[in-house]
Amino acid sequence: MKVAIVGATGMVGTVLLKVLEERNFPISELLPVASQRSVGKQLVYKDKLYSIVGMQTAIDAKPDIAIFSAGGNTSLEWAPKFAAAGTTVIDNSSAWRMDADKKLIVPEINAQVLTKQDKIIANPNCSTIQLVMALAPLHKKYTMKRVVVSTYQSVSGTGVKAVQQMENEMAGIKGEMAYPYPIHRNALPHCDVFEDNGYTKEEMKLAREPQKILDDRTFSITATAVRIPTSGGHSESVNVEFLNDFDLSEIRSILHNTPGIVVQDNPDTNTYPMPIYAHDKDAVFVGRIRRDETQPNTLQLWIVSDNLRKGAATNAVQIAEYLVANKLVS
Ligand code: A2P
Ligand code: 11C
Repeated sequence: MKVAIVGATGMVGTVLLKVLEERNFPISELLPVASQRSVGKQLVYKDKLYSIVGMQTAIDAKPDIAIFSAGGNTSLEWAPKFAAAGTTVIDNSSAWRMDADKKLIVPEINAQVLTKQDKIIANPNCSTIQLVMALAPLHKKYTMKRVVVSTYQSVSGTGVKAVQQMENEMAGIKGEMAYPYPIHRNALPHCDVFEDNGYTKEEMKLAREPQKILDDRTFSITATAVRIPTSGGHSESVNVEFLNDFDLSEIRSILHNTPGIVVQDNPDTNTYPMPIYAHDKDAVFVGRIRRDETQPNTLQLWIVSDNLRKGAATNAVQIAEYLVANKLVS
């Protein structure tokens, strides 16, 4: 496969290259793409040096697959141009996720809806992916009615400037601010921009994207997304009300048998998922599994995953692997 990585120098782009290398993705030609200021610079992939190219050079090379992680505006402008050249785009931004003509894919859940005609495929938001990975098998068995989720999201989700802000604050250095307030020793109930309904855009992604991925609008999700001073890994406290009652040991067994999920749950040994241990791993970790004793058919969970891996790069590479394995790209 001829593969373009658009945003190859960025936070997700760097992890994308690492994941492609680790999984030995079949690449015959790699085209690392970044902004004009990076063109001509070099990066290393599998011990070989590659020169960064601009968008048009990459389009002219007619790659089979382009994985985009260069922001929503870049995707809106350039993904259709790659698609018009015959390239299949896997887009990590929020640009196309809710577009009715584009599919929103978590491979373990709905990759089977992909066809050769899908030229722009959307990768869900990081906090959505880990949520829906744990909820999908439970929804199938017990039917979700309503989900209440509160997130604890790391600064790496915002990008390099936010990581720098936190490091500066920890070192007592004054510098550029990615957030309107300090993040070190703080918690900001504010991820992405506010919408007219009082929710943030991140909270609305959590409400809407799972319905599209599961192709089911019969359940509802309400979210509060909070930025906390962790460098990597997002955590989520999740309360799920089902239509049907469940058995806790069956819930554990369903999650245990779901590919991509690792159950870490034992109060006797203080075993539960935490961001520092999810770092650099591809799994979605689930723990603190318990019954909500305040109302029937309701479950409480704690879900943690590396937002740059399964939340972004790994999920995109899994989509690419599915396309190759099912001959959906040339
Ligand atoms: P560059 O390094 O040249 O700025 P992050 O998400 O970490 O901020 O990274 C964004 C990525 O998207 C970087 O690789 C950045 O390249 C790239 N990028 C930003 N704007 C464009 C653009 N207009 N065309 C191509 N790549 C872009
Ligand atoms: C965050 N979820 O942690 C965001 C990052 O829609 O792709 C990814 C934003 C997106 O702030």
